[in-house]
Amino acid sequence: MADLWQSAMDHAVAIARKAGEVVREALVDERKVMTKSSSVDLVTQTDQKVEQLIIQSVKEKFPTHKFIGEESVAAGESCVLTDSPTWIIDPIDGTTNFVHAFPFIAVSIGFSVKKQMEFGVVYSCLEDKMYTARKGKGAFCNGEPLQVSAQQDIKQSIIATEFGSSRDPETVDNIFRSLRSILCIPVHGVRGAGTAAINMCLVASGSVEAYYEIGIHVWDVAAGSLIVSEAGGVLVDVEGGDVDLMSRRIVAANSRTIAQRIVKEIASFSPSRDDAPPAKQ
Ligand code: LIP
Repeated sequence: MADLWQSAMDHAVAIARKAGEVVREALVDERKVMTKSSSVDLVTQTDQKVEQLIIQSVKEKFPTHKFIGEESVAAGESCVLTDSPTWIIDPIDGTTNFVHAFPFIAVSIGFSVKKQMEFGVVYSCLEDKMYTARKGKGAFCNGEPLQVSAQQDIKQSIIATEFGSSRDPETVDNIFRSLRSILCIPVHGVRGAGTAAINMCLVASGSVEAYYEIGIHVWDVAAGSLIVSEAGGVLVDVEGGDVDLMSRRIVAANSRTIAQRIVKEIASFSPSRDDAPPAKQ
């Protein structure tokens, strides 16, 4: 089985690179923007085209595998993780960046078997950085090994986060409460690339000590979660327990010490889970 997953990972790297080319080409065209859950939750035809490109190409090689894809779920497909080999795809992580040509955009492909991530591929397509990780085999960027930062003092740290796509005032208040507490620790700085996948790769690379967010989706973080843990980092829930990729809450950090310190400052809340059954009409 091990070799089969290696060939799946090789395929993921090749298709992520191809998808990245499509994204780069689309950046020079006018982008037709549509909205999903809110007026700031954006999608373009390129998101949909790239997701179909990835799914079709994987289906040809691995016809029995299952998929959880951001745009397929938006179109009504279920978002339930089973024990089956499952590809978890975000065709464009950083769609708002893509719409505005803000230069951090990723193709994110995670692969799970028995609900455990087997490999993760994040292609930061404008930087041409291919981040990869395979369970038990380390994390890499363009083939170079990745290692999280050794910093254990939160006051000497940079923390990444995002504002997400909810503009519900209560949610925004919670986001600002967390941000205020973390800034006032004080930390050296707070940053956000506009894509969860790249933020997690920045943790894995040692460029930031941690990333946290409430409101992300499983496709934003599936691949990145393995890249962080294989680079020596840890993943916890925003209340400090085990991370649950369907819960839409995550803290990814270089160490348990930094993760738990951030947890202490987060104003936690619980968005509706990715695998929640659809609300009855
Ligand atoms: C986005 C994330 C971003 C987060 C948004 C959204 P999309 O993904 O990567 O960091 O703040 O809530 O989930 O929609 O660009 O794939």
